[in-house]
Amino acid sequence: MLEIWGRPYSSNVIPVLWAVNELRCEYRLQLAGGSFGKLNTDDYARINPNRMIPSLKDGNFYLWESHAIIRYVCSRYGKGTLWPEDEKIRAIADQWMDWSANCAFPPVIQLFFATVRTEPNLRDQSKINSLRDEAVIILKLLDEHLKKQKFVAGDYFTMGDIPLGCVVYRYFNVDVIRPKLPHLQGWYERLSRRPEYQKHVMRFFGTNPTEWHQLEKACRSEGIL
Ligand SMILES: N[C@@H](CCC(=O)N[C@@H](CS)C(=O)NCC(=O)O)C(=O)O
Repeated sequence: MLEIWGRPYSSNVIPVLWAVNELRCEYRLQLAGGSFGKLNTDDYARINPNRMIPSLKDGNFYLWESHAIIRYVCSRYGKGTLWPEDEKIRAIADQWMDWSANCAFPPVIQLFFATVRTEPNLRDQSKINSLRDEAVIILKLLDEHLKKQKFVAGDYFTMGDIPLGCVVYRYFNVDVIRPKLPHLQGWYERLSRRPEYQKHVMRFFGTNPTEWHQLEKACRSEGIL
């Protein structure tokens, strides 16, 4: 049984939860981070000296950094599925995971913070528009790539789709006007048909900080872990 430390509304924890559920791994989620605390304890520092979520325990092996965790669980539990056996296909999946962290995640998470995580009366519409434009410029590159194929590493769903699938859910569900990116939209719809994406990624995250905090706290009692 794996153990995962994190909270189910955290943008770096969601991809890990989606991956382990796609892989049908048994796991226990230890609520940590945000209002659940624990990150500043000595016990947690022994698990993750970087004091962030997510962290993973598999037997007596500990790992942190969400993409490292996704690569590890896919290589150990998903050979030939999420972890492509062909080195070149796997390298392409890997490439898009790095691109997600370095290029796509930053503008989209800032857009999320400028909208959902900011009280409506404090929102800066020109900042929101410019973050939206930044996100669109980046995501156009992915849209162009997806013109040629169904998933980021080819015709099949792989680990390469996981971080970006989470980024794109936020992009499509914050309250902004978006230009048409048809291939990105088509890929998002393909992901949306996956039950584990519906369950772990496509969660209503609220429209303001109060709703967001209430939803996060409620996950303890809702059994959505
Ligand atoms: N690069 C790290 C980033 C981890 C990170 O920023 N985690 C945030 C949550 S998304 C965190 O631990 N924040 C403190 C908290 O949640 O209390 C990863 O991908 O795992």
